[in-house]
Amino acid sequence: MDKRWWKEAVVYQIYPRSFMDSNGDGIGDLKGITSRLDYLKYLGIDVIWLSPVYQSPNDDNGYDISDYQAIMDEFGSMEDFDEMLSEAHKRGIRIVMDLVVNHTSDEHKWFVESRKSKENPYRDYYIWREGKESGKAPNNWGACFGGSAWEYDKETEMYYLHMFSKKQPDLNWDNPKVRQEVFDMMTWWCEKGIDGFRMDVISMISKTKEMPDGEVHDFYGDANPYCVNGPNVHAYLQEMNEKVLSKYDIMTVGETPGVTTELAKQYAGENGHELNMVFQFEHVESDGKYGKWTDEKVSLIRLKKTMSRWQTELYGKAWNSLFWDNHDQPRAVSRFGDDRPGYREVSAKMLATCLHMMQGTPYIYQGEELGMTNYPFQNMEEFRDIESINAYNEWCGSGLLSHQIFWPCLAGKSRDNARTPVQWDDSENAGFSTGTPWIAVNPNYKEINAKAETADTGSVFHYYKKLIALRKQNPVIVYGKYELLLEDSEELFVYTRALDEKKLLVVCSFSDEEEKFTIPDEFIGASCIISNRDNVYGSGRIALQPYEAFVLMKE
Ligand code: TEU
Ligand code: CA
Repeated sequence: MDKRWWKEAVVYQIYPRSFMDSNGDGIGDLKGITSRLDYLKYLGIDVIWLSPVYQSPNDDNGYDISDYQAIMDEFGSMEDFDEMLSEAHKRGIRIVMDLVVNHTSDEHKWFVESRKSKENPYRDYYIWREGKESGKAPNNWGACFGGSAWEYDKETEMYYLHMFSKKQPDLNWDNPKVRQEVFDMMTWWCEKGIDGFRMDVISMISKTKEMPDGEVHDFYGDANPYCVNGPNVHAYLQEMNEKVLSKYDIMTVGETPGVTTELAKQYAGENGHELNMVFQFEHVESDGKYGKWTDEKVSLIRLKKTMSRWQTELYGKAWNSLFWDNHDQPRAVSRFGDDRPGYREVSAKMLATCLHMMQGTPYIYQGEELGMTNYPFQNMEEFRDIESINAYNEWCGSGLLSHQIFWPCLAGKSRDNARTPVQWDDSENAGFSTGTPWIAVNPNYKEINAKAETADTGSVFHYYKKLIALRKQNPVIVYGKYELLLEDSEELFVYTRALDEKKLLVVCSFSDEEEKFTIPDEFIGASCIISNRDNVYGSGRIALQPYEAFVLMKE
C-alpha cells in the first residue's frame, strides 16, 4: 500500500456560517476562521475541509453557487480568503475547498443566460426538456429537497432538471464546454495554492440519456437509477484528473451517495486515476423510516457489518474516509452515542475511539471534538434548513403523517442539528457572535464549550487531541489490516489492526450498562494506549462500564 500524506492526515470540517463570527452580524466568516486557527493547530488536525465560501444567494447555505471565483459577501473578501490560506499554511494546515459542480445557483450567469432562449450559447449548459403534455413535467422524478425534480420555465416553455432545490439547476456534464469551464475554475483555485477538493455529489454528474419515470416511493419517482453513478461519471473524473488533479499535490474526496464498495474501487482505486477517496453513506443511511426520517437508533450489529465491510473490501485496493457526522447529519453523540448527562462525554470519546482507530482518513465535524449535541427543537420556526422545512410541509402538509409522528423523526435527523454555532465559551451566544446568530445556539453551551474543554485535560477535546497524536506516532493505526471480532455482539464493537509485528485491540462498548469482556490471550501484557475510563486491562474477564472504550497495543 503506497504511503501518502492524505492517508496519514486528520481532516476537520468547517461549516463557515456556524464556525466563528468576527463582525457581529450573526454569521460566521473567514476572518472568524483565521482567528481560530491556533485552536485547530492545538487540536492537531492537518487539513481543513471548508464547506462552500463562494458567492451564493444561500438557498442551500452556499451549496447554490452564483460565482465560483468570488467570496460570499457575508463571509468576507478574496483578501480575507488569501489571508486565511496563508495563515493556515504557516501553521502547517492545508485547506480543501468544497467543489459544488453537479449544479449551480439559478443566479449563476450561465443559468441566467441559459434560460433566456433556446438559441442562447449557454442553453446546453443545463438539462432542458419539453413537458410531457401541457402542465406535466417530463417525468415523475422527485428532487432531494422535495417536490418534482423539474421546474417549468415560462420564458422558453420548457423544464429544467434540479436534483436539489429549484434554485440549484443541474449542469449538463455531457457538454464539453461545461467540463472545460469547471476544469479551468479548478485550475484557478489550485494555482492560488489550495490543497484539494471535496466534491459535492460527484457521483451524480452523469445522467442517462433516456429519462424514464422512476419507481414511485413516497411521493415521486426515484431518479437515482438514472442520475447516480451514471454512464459517464468515471470518464469525466478521469478527464478531470488528467487535466487538473494530476498536476498538483492535492487531496480529493468525492461525496458519492449511492456508492458501493465495488464502485469505490473505481472512484478511489489505489492505482486509479480519479479520486483519492470517497464518502460513502451506508453506515449513516441505513436507518430511515419515512425516506431519511426516523426516530429509531441503528442496530449495532448492522453498523458493524457495514463499517467492517468497507474496512475489509477496500483494504489495499482503495482508501476509506471515516466519519460519524457532517453538516448534513445529526450530531454523532446524540445519534450513535448517548447525550444524557453522565453519558455524553464518555460515549463521545467511545465513538471517537471506534472511528479513529480504523483504516482511512478521519474527518472531524466542527464541534464533534467538544461532544456537541443535537439541538432541542420545539417548533418549526427554529429550523433554517430548506430540506427540513420542505420535508415537514411534504409529509405533514400532505396529511400523510401527523405532526406527532413526524416531529421526533425530523427533530432528531434535521441537518440543522449540526449547524448550530460552535460553542466557544460560556459567554453570550457561546462566544460565537456579539450579534444575533442566524440560527439559535444550543442552550447547553454553558457546560459544553471549547474554553472549558481546552482547560480540562479529561475533556472530550483532549481525548480527540490524543487520538490524533496517536495516529501520527503509530503507522499501524493508518496502515494496519482490520479484523472484526465478536461480530454477533449487540453491545460491543471490537476489532484488531495489524501491521508487521504490531497489533492493536480496539474495544468499544455501545451499551449504557455494564458489559463483560474477555481480554484475548495474545493481548495479555499489552500496553493500553488510550482509554475513556479508569480501568486496568490485565487479563481474563473484565467488567466494562457504560460506553467504555480502550485500545491495547502489542509490540
Ligand atoms: O449533499 C448531498 C447529499 O447526498 C444529500 O442528499 C444529503 O444526503 C442530504 O443533505 C441529507 O439529507 C450535498 C451537500 O453536502 C449538502 O449540504 C447539499 O445540500 C447538497 O449536496 C446539494 O448541494
Ligand atoms: Ca460575520
